[in-house]
Order: sequence, then C-alpha cells, then structure tokens
Amino acid sequence: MTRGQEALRKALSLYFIMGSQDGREEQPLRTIDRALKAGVTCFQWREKGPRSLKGRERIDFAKDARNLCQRYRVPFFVDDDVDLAVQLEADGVHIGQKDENAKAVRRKIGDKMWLGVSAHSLEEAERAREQGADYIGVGPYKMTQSKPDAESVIGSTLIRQLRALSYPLPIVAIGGITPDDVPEITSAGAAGVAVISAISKSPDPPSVVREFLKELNR
Ligand code: 3NM
Repeated sequence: MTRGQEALRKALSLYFIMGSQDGREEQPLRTIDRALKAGVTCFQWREKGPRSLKGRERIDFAKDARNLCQRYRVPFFVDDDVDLAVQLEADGVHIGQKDENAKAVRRKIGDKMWLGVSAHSLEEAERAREQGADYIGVGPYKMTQSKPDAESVIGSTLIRQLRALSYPLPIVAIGGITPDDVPEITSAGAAGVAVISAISKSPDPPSVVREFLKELNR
C-alpha cells in the first residue's frame, strides 16, 4: 500500500470504525468483512468500553481485522494503541486529545505510517498539524451514542472555518453521521466521513455502505 497524501485523501472518503463491542451481529468480524466487501475505503479498529475485548482475544481480533483489510486492500488504522499499531504493521494510527502527544507518536511510528488526530477547535487542529498529523478527525458532527465522553456537537462549523483558513490537512467529519449528512459535510470541505453506528448497527451494513458511497460519489 502506498502511504502518500493522495492515497490518504481517497481512503478518508468512507472511513468505517468499529471494535468487537460494536455491531448487532454475533460475529463482529463478519460485519467488518461485509462492510469492506461493500466498499468502505478505510477501516479503524477501535476496541473501547466495558464490552471490549482484553488480552489475547483483543490482539487476535485486531489481527483478524487487519488481515481482512489486507485482503480487500483497504488501509487499516488502530485507535490509540500505538505500540500495537506498530507491532501489527498497521497503515496508520489514530489518537485523541487525551492520548499520547502526537509528536511522541510520530517519533514512534516514523514516516511510514499515517497519523490521524481528533480535533475539536482551531487550536487543536493547528497543534495536530504542527506535531505531525496527516489528517484530522473533526466532531462530533451530530449527537453520538458511540462516545460517552464526546464534546458538544459542532456540525460543520469547524470544518468550514479551517477551510476558510486554507488549513492544509485533509479533514474527516465524525459523530452521528448518516448518508443524508454527506452533501452538507463534503460541501463544507471535508475529505470524507467517519462512521461507527450507522454501518455497524444497521441490520444491513452493506446497503448502508452503498448509500454512503452513492452520496460521496455524487
Ligand atoms: N469520535 P457514531 S465522535 C469515535 O467527536 C468518535 O471526536 C468523535 O460514532 C469525536 O458514528 C465519535 O456511531 C463516535 O456516532 C462516532
């Protein structure tokens, strides 16, 4: 996989995120498989919360998710766990404001792995860029059930502000996003959308993926 800027921008279009705790199916890996097959352009494994896996099971799940991504040639990102991302030779790692400092993470992962950072203000976006982020995640766009400690809803305001300031990094919107939201988000200047529940909790994940792709390719 080439890890250039253009490849990243394309990958950020429909960025699917989930861990074993998300989804409706008995087998979360099957949900990931079906979403990849239907055409998500990037995947982030995010194992979080009281129902998440621990220890050996957690690592095995991550490896299986990575192998699926490799099979479909879709970039595989790890949320938060930088050491595991390095160990699994992930395509990238995503960190929040409460995780390790982006500069330290960049030192650890070198230039061969992409680095994404969550940002909720102009200051955080600018700091992420200075510290070596390749893209930023901006949210929450709408109310989300998937992140109990989410900040207040900001819609597309910050995306528009950053674009007005010619902010150079690609931006992916996150938080409560459904296919109907795509036109507003892309017209604000985002490279794409990051989605957990709209896909993982759907009774028919592939059809939601196709709805997203239809809106994104308009
Ligand atoms: N980060 P859903 S919102 C992981 O605002 C995450 O930074 C957010 O899940 C942020 O698509 C969020 O189910 C949850 O709302 C997104």
